[in-house]
Amino acid sequence: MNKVIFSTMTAALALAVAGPAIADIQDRNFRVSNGVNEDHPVGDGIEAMNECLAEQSDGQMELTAFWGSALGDDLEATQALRSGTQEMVVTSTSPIVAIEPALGVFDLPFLFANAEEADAILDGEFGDFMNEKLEESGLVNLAWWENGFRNLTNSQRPVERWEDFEGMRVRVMQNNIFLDTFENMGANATPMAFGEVFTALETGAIDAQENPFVTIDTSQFYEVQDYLSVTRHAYTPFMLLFSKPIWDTLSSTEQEILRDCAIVGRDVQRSVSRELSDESRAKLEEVGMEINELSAEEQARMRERAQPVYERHADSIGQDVIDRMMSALEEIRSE
Ligand code: TK8
Repeated sequence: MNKVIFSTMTAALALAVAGPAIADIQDRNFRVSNGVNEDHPVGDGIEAMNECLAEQSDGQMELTAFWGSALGDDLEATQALRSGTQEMVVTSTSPIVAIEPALGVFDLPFLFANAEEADAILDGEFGDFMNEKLEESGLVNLAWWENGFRNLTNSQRPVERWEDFEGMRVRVMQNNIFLDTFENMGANATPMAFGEVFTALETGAIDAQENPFVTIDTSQFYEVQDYLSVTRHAYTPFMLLFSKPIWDTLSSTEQEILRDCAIVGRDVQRSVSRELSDESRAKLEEVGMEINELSAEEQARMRERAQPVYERHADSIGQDVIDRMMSALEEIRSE
């Protein structure tokens, strides 16, 4: 055999063998943005995910987190993922309804009764069904993380009955279901990005906002809010989204490592979130917030009051999506 051809063949063979191994895992640094601060349990989740990535990629894969909407608000950041100019975001589902209307199902008031129900829905078939839809919109959801059950804070008065919402200027997340939920209670609802909320509360442009204990704590809303009503009116999950255009350039090994480590991060994130929730509540009380629970009777009245919201948004969310959610919940509740 001709020497030149032989050595070319050997070189090609060597490349074919070594090639995939070298390309399998590369030096990667993924930017992940979100609206909360680093001391939120999302910080613990990212840290746990980073440890997992370092271990599984031999120190080659890493996340760099940006806090407090530093890379733009949730919707902007998510659009950057779709266009392939940013890798990752941890975002609530609610602002992303603008991209995937089916996500609006999580905004329906009083949908989940407790965290166990939320976990079972999100980590089960329903969560997968939603992830498929997201992928069609250029978003790979690596895992469902937790923000928590949302409660109302305001600067005016304790909200004990839905009538207490009357005329209150409440900031809501940017979608029509949230807007309708609060207008329906008699409030004056204003959609606003999360990064603008603190200042709007501080200047008195709005009276109220709603978020879980931990977020109220770590975003220091207690500095500008006096009353907290334990309404638990929604559990809008966090998604750990990855840019589909960038995802498609990764090797399958890298993709697998990311998926595995997102789950490792999820478990840490959720457990810290649940531990911290009680601590945050105690701290909010300590620093002077007046906290009130709703009576069982009032909870039932609010629920009933909120019912028309389900019907009014069935078309935009998709009746099939709502039905699928309801039958999955029914199944969980009958277990
Ligand atoms: C953080 C947001 C926030 C959400 C909101 O990026 O907008 O009120 O609850 O925590 O996703």
